[in-house]
Amino acid sequence: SSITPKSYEDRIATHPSPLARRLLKIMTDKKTNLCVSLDVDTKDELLRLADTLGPYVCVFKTHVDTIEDYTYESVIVPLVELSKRHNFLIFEDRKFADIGSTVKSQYTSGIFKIVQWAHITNAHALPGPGIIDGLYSGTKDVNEERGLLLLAEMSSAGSLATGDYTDKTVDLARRNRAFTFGFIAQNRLGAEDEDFIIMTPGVGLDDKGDGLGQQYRTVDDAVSGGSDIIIVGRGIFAKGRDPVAESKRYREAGWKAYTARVK
Ligand code: 5BU
Repeated sequence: SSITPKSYEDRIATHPSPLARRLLKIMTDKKTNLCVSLDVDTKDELLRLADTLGPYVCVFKTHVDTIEDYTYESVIVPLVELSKRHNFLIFEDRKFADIGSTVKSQYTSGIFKIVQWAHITNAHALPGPGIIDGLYSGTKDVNEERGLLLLAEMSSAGSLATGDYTDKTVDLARRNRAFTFGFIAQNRLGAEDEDFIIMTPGVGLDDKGDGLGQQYRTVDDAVSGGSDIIIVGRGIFAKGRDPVAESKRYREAGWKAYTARVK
């Protein structure tokens, strides 16, 4: 698979997904391909990081089910407000993996109501096409752009999402390009003119792993390999790190690697 030499800006005009067009515009305007993963336990930490790091990111990724003091009113409402103030998108890393009917409920209902606020979410391809249809049907009554990423590859050691599974995941994504705009992956996937957006976790400049299977690659490795957006968590906010300084550092590294790729 080839590595796109097209700029984010050039891709805005032609991308089949409205959500992807909005995302590419934010990246172009803010000059950032950094997604920070806000993996913290409390609403105060989450909202403080979203406010202070907002200017440097195109997307914040959340695991909203790990917030101890979560309520929709106290977490989601202010997070959405911050997303407007700092012009970033919200990606709930929910990793849906059930039949269409069940994921539709998980996406739209319960205490999280993910479709109401998360511009982006993701799903495993394991259940087959029904998972995409189920999630897409959940977006019907929402007036804003929504997008889905399929998990085509994972960063963790020994991941089973390789080879034929990854290829079949790419095939599934072709089913609904207005909604399924790309992949969580470690490599560029799909044909050049299909223009899938590749978001890549497992990026870290100072660590090799976390002792629980996570594996880190450098920003240059990820972006030169075809990643459009780097996802960084603990590299930015682990104990002893200065999240603002680290966000600036990863943003600069990401933009430099991207500029080199499209030259
Ligand atoms: P880290 O602190 O940069 O290791 O956090 C990585 C985040 O990305 C974390 O929220 C994971 O759940 C997420 N992730 C990942 O690390 N690897 C993957 O393949 C996928 C998600 Br999919």
